[in-house]
Amino acid sequence: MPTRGRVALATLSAVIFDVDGTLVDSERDGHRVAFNQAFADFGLPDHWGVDVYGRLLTVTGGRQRLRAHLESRGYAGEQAAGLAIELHKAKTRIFTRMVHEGAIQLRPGVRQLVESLHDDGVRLFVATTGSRDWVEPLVTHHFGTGVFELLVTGTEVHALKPEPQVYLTVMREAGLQPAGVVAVEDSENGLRAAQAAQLPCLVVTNPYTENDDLSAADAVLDSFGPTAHQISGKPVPLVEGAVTEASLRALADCPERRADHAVHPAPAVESGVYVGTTEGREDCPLPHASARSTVREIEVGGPCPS
Ligand code: XBP
Ligand code: MG
Repeated sequence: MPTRGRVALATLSAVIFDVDGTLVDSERDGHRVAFNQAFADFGLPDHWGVDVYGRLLTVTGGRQRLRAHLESRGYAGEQAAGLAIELHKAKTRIFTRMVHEGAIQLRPGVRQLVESLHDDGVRLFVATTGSRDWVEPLVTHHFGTGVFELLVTGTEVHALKPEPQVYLTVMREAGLQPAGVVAVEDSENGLRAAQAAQLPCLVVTNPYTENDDLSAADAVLDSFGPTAHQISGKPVPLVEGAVTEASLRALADCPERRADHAVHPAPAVESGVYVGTTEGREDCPLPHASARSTVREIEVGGPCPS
């Protein structure tokens, strides 16, 4: 039974952000352009239009996306795999150059949210399918090196989203339990990855993901602000139309979610990257201590996000 009134402590100690489509609207005018440039540089006739690329996004990982496309064009498995590797290297160089040139901008409202979370001592992380070669310069370009504590990218994991490995790796490396942590994503694949890691998830859609099945999300919004609208999920407070720390805190852990985790502990991942535990979840534990962690009290009055 949910407990009503000011009776429980909820924390927001950490936020884990996806990158593509979430921190930056990078797919249509970023990665797609770089893939097409790579095709042209290799003398290939392939060109991904805006709608075609949207359909290809169901395959996560640029190299995997290329391989699936090449196989659909009749390339044999080995040949498709080899060409995908070379094309992806070229595409990564092109996209990294775009990052350094400042061509990949933050989504509106992201800078304010990230900087205020950082100022308030919330630990910040990145969990992305994208490659480290461009993710690191992108994050550094926009935020310097002192805002995000750890970036885990598609380069470090073998099971890409919707598998949870990238999230579980962040949590293992940072010493996080799901309590007090919120994931921020833009897509169904990202949502599934976060939830498989037992994390509550805010989804902020973009034109490529607005028709995804996001019914399992804790909350869905159409932007970070300043004119964000909630589409579904647990109502989250907005300040002057923008997502703030309070919005994320409203999705942070609650007693029902922890009870659910106790029954369904976080899954073990192949190769022993992370083994879930229910230890300490019964009594609203604080996440791993950190010099910059903060604890805030919130109202716990309604049902928790399912
Ligand atoms: C992003 C991806 C990536 C990018 C391209 O998914 O799937 O593959 O499209 O980057 P998410 P790379 O936002 O769910 O992490 O070419 O470096 O893979
Ligand atoms: Mg994404």
